[in-house]
Amino acid sequence: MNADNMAETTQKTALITGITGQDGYYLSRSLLEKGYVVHGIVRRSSSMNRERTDRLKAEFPDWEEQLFLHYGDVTDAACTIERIIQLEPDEIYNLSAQSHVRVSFDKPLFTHQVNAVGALHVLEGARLLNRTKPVRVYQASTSEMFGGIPGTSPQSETTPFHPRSPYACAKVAAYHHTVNYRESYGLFACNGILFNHESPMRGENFVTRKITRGVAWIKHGLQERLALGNLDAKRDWGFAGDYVDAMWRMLQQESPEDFVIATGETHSVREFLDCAFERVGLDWTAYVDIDPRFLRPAEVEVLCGDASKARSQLGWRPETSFRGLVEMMVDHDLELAERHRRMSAMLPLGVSISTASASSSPSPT
Ligand code: NAP
Ligand code: F7E
Repeated sequence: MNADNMAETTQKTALITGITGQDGYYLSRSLLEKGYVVHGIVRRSSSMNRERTDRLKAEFPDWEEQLFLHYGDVTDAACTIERIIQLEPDEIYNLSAQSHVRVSFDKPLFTHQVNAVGALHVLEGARLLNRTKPVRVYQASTSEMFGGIPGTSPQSETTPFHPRSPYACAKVAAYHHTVNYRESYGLFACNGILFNHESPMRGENFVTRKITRGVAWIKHGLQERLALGNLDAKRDWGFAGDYVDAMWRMLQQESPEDFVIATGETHSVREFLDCAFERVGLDWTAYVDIDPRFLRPAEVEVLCGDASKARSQLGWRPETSFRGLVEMMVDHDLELAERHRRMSAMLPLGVSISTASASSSPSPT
């Protein structure tokens, strides 16, 4: 069934884990526009990590009627299950993750706890709630599960998995738990196998945002050089705003299934650099250094997705081109850099505003 024909008249409730992340922002925005009540799980931290949820509140002046944030952590089984039972959501989107592949090599056990065991906690909560009230679950699976093995491209729902990082191994476990809850308990649970998706809201230590931020900071004289790792890696990069619509469409189907979501185009990091620096009229070869610290113990060389199942069954297709995505991200970062430069100029001598970025990460990301 096509999701376009399935507009609901009653107000639905969604629970989003990972609401403070990139996808959490775009998904919440889309669900709020559809009239959903949105509950989000946020982690307590000593410094505020609410840039994206604050932005959401600014965009929806009446947010207090529709958006509710709750402290929680998916590694806390009792809290996660209790929240699900208490809130009785119609739909749960499990977006929570330690989502950085490079960092997962530094923190393999933690990554497994959040990405695999955390997902299982969400599924358990859903299974218990489902005894008394129907609930649908979206699990944020990933193209990293395929591992980019030569000869497997383009990857579809039937491509075998070959995870090449602790991140991907944990996501494969969560994928199988999701299928198992569907088959064992009849839970409406879907895996969205999403290929890389980016946006101006992307974390600054993923390569796309690291580049677009670098371009803007270099253009405004706030940074001199940009250090990167493997420029030959190829990814199927889409726009996060397009991809969250696919998540929602999956949960509006008559029966639960898994779907690959991708653009079907692949580009190297080098091509991303070409396009991003071109936007500001600079030649990246004059600014980029290759730093082996950014290489990974095992690399996923090429990913390219085949989303024909999503196209035919969900009526989903990406709206944003590769160039359109790169330019959107560069333009956003140029605005931020310009603002940063103006604010810095207003400060007294010797005082500076925080420039927290990928370059200030404790390990190379
Ligand atoms: P992201 O920006 O890194 O956001 C991850 C979210 O998970 C953040 O809100 C984070 O909270 C939260 N989180 C981390 N650990 C948690 C815990 N223990 N309990 C509760 N929440 C926790 O990631 P994203 O790009 O939006 O991706 C969303 C999901 O899709 C992730 O599961 C990711 O692995 C998966 N995915 C992403 C892509 C992609 O290209 N973006 C592709 C395929 C799959 P804090 O803000 O407190 O850190
Ligand atoms: O790396 C190369 C790097 O960290 C992309 C996550 O959302 O998408 C994301 O994972 C490529 C890799 O994303 C740097 O080696 C070169 O080949 O932006 P990334 P990712 O690892 O593909 C998947 C689908 C997810 O599920 C994940 O959650 O770029 N690369 N130089 C670099 N990468 C980084 N981070 N930093 C560099 O300096």
